[in-house]
Amino acid sequence: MKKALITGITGQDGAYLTEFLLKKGYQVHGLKRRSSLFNTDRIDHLYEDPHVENRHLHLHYGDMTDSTNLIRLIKDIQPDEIYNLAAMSHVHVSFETPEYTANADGIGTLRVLDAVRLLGLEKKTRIYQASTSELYGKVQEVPQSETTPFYPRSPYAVAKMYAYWITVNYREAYDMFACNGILFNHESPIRGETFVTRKITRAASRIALGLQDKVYLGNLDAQRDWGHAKDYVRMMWMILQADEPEDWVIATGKTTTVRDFVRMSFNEVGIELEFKGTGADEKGYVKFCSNAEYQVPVGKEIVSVDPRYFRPTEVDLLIGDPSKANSKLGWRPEYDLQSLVKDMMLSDIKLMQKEQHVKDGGYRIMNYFE
Ligand code: NDP
Ligand code: GDR
Repeated sequence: MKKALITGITGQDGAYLTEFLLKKGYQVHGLKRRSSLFNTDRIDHLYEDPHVENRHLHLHYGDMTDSTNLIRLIKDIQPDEIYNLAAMSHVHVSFETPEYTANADGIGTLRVLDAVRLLGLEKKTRIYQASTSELYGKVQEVPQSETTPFYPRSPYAVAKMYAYWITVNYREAYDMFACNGILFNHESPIRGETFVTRKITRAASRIALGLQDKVYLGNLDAQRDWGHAKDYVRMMWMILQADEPEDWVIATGKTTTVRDFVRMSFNEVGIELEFKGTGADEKGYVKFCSNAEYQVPVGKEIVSVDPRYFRPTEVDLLIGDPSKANSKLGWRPEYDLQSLVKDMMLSDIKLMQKEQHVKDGGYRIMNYFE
């Protein structure tokens, strides 16, 4: 039985990857942080009682900022594959916490690579590094491929740039099977609530159900190449099964503005939007509401721009060229943007209907995810 260690197992990708690897028959070990509340919601359905023998899923406390912890875990587990997904992954937040982001996302990657080397596991353990399209930052060329130069535009992207190159360096210096997946944005019903897609699908569901009046967003002109996380974790595994260690772009090859993602999400609940104004003064109004179930009046302002969500430096346009992954590994995404939006909206409507019952029961609901 192959053993995998996943850092960041409690995150969006960690949860889908765990499910994927368990189905493949792996024994999965996950690094989770200690927190004052339970933080394993996304993997609770995969949880196995620690008293059961021959379990397939094992969770260990740890942190990317703690080398001795990482060395001890890797020594004990002796993994065949490590998926280094743990990171402070929010671009906007990284401007507030740049030093921590550099430590966890940049040096954290070095800690994993060096633990493998120190333990003499270079020939046994294959390593996947969660690299990102944020490396491309300021547009140099489109579409962006494995050969496009990097120009990071946030502390997050700069930290990930260090992680990218230290992975390449350890591969070349110590002959390790260490690879970067340069993944473009990927989303899902379990996407973190403060990333723009989930913020929008949650808000569209809540507005339709009368739980929220409007949603405040930042830059509606930003363009992203959005795929489904389920398709992308499959590719992480494929990267480590390849004959040679290489770096790979994973993307859909299509790009969409945040504004159009908003339109598509509201369309799923029968609400057509009209945008007026530009920049910080832009607003979205209900033009038409075709679903009698949802009583959102025509003309109501339900989207506003709030400059607090603008970033000090923005990444305007991302569109990836996945042709290397398509041709060499045969990877093709199963979801397109329309089916991704549908999947997220169906899930959030169900979730918000539960919230509505709570509200109808006389309880107060807070929306912490503005
Ligand atoms: P999430 O933010 O959903 O998950 C991040 C995970 O990292 C969580 O499990 C989190 O733990 C953990 N983590 C954060 N800091 C530490 C730390 N110091 N020590 C240990 N664990 C830590 O991210 P995603 O699942 O979306 O992304 C996975 C990886 O892929 C990240 O590295 C991200 O930067 C990268 N990436 C993501 C893309 C995307 O579109 N989703 C695109 C390209 C790259 P906790 O639950 O306790 O917070
Ligand atoms: P991103 O994702 O920065 O691309 O990083 P995010 O969803 O946060 O932003 C995408 C774009 O939307 C614009 N935007 C807003 N963003 C947020 N979060 N909230 C808003 O209200 C809002 N309004 C507009 C942003 O300015 C941006 O242009 C994600 C993360 O998963 C990274 O970890 C990963 O590396 C990259 O994707 C690829």
